[in-house]
Amino acid sequence: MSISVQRLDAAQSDFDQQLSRLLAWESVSDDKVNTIVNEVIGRVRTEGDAALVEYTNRFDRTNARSMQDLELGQARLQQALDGLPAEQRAALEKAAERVRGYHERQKGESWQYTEADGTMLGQQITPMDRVGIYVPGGKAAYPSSVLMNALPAHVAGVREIIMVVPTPEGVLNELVLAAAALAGVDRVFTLGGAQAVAALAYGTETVPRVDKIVGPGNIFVATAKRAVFGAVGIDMIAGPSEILVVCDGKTDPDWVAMDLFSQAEHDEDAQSILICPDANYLDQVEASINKLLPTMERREIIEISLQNRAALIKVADMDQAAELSNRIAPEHLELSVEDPVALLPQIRHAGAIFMGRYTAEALGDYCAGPNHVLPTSGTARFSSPLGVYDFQKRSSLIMFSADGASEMGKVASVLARGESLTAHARSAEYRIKN
Ligand code: HSO
Ligand code: ZN
Repeated sequence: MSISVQRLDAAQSDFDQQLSRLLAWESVSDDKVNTIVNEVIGRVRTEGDAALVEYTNRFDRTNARSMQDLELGQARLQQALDGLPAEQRAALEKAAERVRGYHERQKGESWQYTEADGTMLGQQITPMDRVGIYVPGGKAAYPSSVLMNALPAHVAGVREIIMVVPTPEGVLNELVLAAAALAGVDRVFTLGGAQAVAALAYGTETVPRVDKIVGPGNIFVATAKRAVFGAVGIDMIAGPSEILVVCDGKTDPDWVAMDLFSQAEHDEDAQSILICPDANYLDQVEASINKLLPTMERREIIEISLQNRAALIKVADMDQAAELSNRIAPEHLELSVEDPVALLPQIRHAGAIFMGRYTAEALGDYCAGPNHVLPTSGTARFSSPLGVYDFQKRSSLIMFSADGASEMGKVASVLARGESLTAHARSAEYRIKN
C-alpha cells in the first residue's frame, strides 16, 4: 500500500485557498480542560504542597508522602550523568558545549552614553533571578530540550534554574536527568501538568516561585501557562513541529524524504512541506517516501502526519519558492539548493534556516548550536528562537547633570502642564536654574 501526499501547484487559480487550508491550525481551547486547570491552580495556590502531593499521586500514579519524595537532589542528577554509556555522555557533552558556545554570543551588553552637559543615559541588562523549566514526561521527554531550555538561562546568568518533570509510575528518564546535570539545573521536582505550572507560578512551601516558565507541554500544561501568564512570564505556546524544504530538484530525493519524516515522526499533527520548481523531482521524492516509509520505526505517526498535513508544491521558479516560504513562515526551513547564500536575502520569515544540502534539520535539533525551541504556526513573522535574551531584562538608566535637569525641566514642565499634572510640572521646575 502506498501513500499519496497532497500535491499543489502555485499556478492553480485556487492555490491561495488551498494554501490557507493546508496551513490552518488552531490550538483547541477546551472548556473541560479549562475547568480542570483552573481548579488545579486554585488548589495549589491555597493548599500548596499538600495539593501537589495529592495531584501527583493521582495523575502520575505515584506514592509520595510529602514533597520530599518529589524532589531529586544534585547527587541524583550526577548519578544519572555518571551512569550514561560513554558514547551517550560524550554526545550529550558535545551538544551542550556547542549550544553553550552559540548562546554565549547572544549575551546582550549594557550600554550608556554621556551628553555634552554631562547627562548620562543607558540601558542595563540583568538576568532574571529564578526560572522554571517544564520538561514533558512520556513520549515527548527530550533530553535535547532540557539543554535547549536550560543552557540559555544559565548563560544569561539566571541565579536559580528549577526543572519540573512528571514521572508517571515514578519512572525516571536517566538521559533527561543527565542533561539537567550538564545544563546547570539547580533543583528538580518530579511534578507535571497544571499542578507543576501552578507551583512554579505561585510557589508552595517547598517549590520556590519563579519569574518565568519555559518549555513545552500537553494541553493541560499549555492551558495552565496561559492562565498564570501575568503572575509570571512564559515563553511561547508552541504548536506542532513543522519543516519546509525548498529544493532546486538536485538533492538526493531520499535525503529530502527523510528530512520530511524527521519532523513528521514527532507528532501526527506535525507538518512537512516540500517546494520545488521541478514536478519530476516531486514524483521522485514521493517515490522515496513510499520506499522508505516501511523501514521507519515510527511509520504510523509519520504516515498520519504526511496524509493529514504534508504537501508537495510545484512553483514556477526559486523566486516564487522564496516568496511562498515567506508566506508560510515555517519553524524550520531547509534551503536544499546549490547556493543557499544567494537565496538567503529573499528569506524574511523562518524560525531557523538550514542552508545547503548537507544541513539536515536534525543536526539543528541536537548539536549545531542554535536553539531548537522555535516559533511555529507562522509566528516566525513576529517572533524568534528561544535565546539568552528571553532570560534577560532591560532597565533604562537616566542620570541628569544639574545643567541637564535644568534644560529638560523646562521641556517636562510645559508638557506636564499640558496634561494638567501639576505635581509633575513642579517636580521638574524645582530643578530649573534661575
Ligand atoms: N524538532 C523539535 C525538537 C526536537 N527534535 C527534539 C528532536 N528532539 C523542535 O521542533
Ligand atoms: Zn525534531
